Amino acid sequence: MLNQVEELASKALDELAKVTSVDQLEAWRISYLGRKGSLIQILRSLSSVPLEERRLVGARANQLKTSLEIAFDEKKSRLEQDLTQSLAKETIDVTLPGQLVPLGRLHPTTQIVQEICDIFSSMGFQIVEGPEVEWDYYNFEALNMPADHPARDMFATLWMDFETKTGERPMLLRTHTSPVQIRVMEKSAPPIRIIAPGRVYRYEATDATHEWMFYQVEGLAVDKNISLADLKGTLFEFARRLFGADRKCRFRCDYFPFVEPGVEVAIDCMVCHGEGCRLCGNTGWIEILGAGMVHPEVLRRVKIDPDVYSGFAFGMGVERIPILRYGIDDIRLFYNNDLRFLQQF
Ligand code: FA5
Repeated sequence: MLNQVEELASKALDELAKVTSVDQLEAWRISYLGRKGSLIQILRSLSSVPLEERRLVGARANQLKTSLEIAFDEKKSRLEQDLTQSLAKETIDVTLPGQLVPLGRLHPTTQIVQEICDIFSSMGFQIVEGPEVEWDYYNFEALNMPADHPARDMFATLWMDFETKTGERPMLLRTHTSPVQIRVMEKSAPPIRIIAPGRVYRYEATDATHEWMFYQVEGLAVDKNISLADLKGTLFEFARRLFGADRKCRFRCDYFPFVEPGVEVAIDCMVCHGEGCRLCGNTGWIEILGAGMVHPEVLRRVKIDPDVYSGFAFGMGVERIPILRYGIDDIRLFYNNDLRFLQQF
């Protein structure tokens, strides 16, 4: 019988060690120390045991009862202490200052693209997009620049590895947003009034005003009786709304194979106010866009009759606008991802 008491002692202590909650502890107490518990059963059955053994077993059982009661009390106070501590951890002190959640913001280029889109939308232009990986056909050929045309040199091109069976590489990263003009005119009949924002890529050395990846916004209007005066009026109004009424705009002749006549539009440099500085290359002006009347050949290729319809198109460099507006002296700051710069917008 003494063995039975020892077995009970080790079983009870093993189980107590595994108890992790107040409920489990109560179940343990009922099972070992309760009125119908294992230990009481042993004490009750002592009457049938010979006197000598009864003394021995009785003393050991009483000793076990006391030590189980002590172990129970200790476990109980430890569990209560754990509970109080975990409750204390969960308590919220509403008087503590809140944690600042860092707020993101739109990249300055995205902000300007949205602003440009808003201005042209209010003039009735629709916003469309085109692919950045483009076919030679849309980037050059359909824009009046057949293979080997010297004007292709104006656009230092990044070609894709993809080769046709005859060894040609007709895919490229678009060098301007002008291919979107062709894609739109192929699909829709005049009247057309669209702008197309997006990234463009050029294989050229970077400097304060040139990046190898930058944004352009293309504009195209095709209808009956569209003239150069409509182009000038639209671009003047745009510059006035974006830069304020006192900004100066300069129109000069320029050459692009897909327009005739072609113009280049520049705005007076905001950093030096026309005096000449590093940003404007000492000219006092910063060119922001190329434009012109859509070439009759381009219209013919997309099956729009140039004797009935005419149109104007323009393509502007987006980054040059915040450069002018905020007097930023280097375009490369836009894509260095330095938060000290980006967080200022
Ligand atoms: C063109 O890309 C023509 N597609 C524009 C055009 C459209 C002309 C429709 C006529 C009709 P250009 O290469 O000049 O033109 O680029 C247009 C504008 O993009 C420039 O005025 C300039 O603001 C910007 N730009 C050109 N190269 C860079 C560069 N490397 N980094 C940043 N901006 C640039």
